[in-house]
Amino acid sequence: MAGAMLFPSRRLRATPFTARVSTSGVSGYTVYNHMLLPTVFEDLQADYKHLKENVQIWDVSVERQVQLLGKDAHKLACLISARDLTNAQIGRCYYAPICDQSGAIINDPIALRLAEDKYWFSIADSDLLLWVQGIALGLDLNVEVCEPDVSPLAIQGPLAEDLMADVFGEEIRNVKFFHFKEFPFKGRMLNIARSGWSKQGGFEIYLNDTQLGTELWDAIWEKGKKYNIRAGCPNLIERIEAGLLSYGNDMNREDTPLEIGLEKYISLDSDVDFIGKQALLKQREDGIKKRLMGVVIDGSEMPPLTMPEEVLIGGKNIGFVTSAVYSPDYNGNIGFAMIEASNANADTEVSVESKTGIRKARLCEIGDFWTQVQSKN
Ligand code: THG
Repeated sequence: MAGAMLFPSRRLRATPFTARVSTSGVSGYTVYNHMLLPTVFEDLQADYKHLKENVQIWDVSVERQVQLLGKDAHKLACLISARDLTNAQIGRCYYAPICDQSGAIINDPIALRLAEDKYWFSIADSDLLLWVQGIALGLDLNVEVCEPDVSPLAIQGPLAEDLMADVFGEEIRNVKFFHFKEFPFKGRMLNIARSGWSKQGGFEIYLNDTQLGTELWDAIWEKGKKYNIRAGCPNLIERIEAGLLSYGNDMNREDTPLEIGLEKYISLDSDVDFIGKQALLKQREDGIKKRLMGVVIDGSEMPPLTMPEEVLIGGKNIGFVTSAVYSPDYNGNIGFAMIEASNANADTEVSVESKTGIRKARLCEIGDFWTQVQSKN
């Protein structure tokens, strides 16, 4: 693939912000929900350093919304979500893994409750719309399920709040983490949440009119100049440090929430009966056979890895690396690895088979990188 380009077509959807992204120094894209997602601007490390000190504007339109609207919207939301949404509040966001009947994770969206009868599931990279429409149809529910014209634009970084206050007013500062509120822009009301796929703080603006994409981008860019704003994107280094898992990379349909450490976001002990609950209860009872761990790999700058790299103990395969990168602030190579349960313990010494040969490595808990990075600074 090296050096080859992505051939454009209607199947590879542009976003309301593509016109601006393409002239803002983007140097790499991936495809996510059949849409373009920037992955690199200057280079991974420069983007990372800038994100941690300033503010960036991210086109995350690929986080498409699956909208549930109607009398049975709440019922359907509770049925598909492994997190208990029975008491979901209007104006709140919930990280809500979605499983199939076998407990396998099919998406890990953020659920937003917009009204008594209206939800958005802000999805990761899989066709959740088809699953939800199929369930609504099969159960003859009174609900309309669609993908509305809604495209999130994230403003991330330590200066995000000041910039957002300049654009949308001081009131934005009162929006709490994982809450959202409507703010006016050019005569429309936009939902803005304090959320985003980084630990640097920030907001996500749910633009609800493709036609306004360029105007919204430009309004933020103009006020952002004094904060040294740059175009950016979810950053591989920062998100691994933060322990944020990527659907399709660190988990997919071969895994359950119990195996990837998402048990705190699912509700096995509540009364709600969601799809996959019985299978997950059984797995909890029987015990998991593999578990996603953090991994710290020896060596200085790691060359780009070709995932999945094998993880070995004494020459025997015990799992594979799902994502890994060199972190400048951690001053080491960090990543995630799916490891057979019997060996999935923090501080276990392992080796990783990389393109540059076998390297020593050590397992740790996923949440630990962040504490370790913080304590180094
Ligand atoms: N924003 C929006 N939609 C999304 C993502 C996003 N859809 C796909 C993907 N990202 C979903 N995955 C996650 C994973 C973690 C978080 C957000 C989206 C996250 N987690 C918090 C944390 O780990 O600190 C806490 C979550 C909680 O307390 O409920 O932010 O980024 N719109």
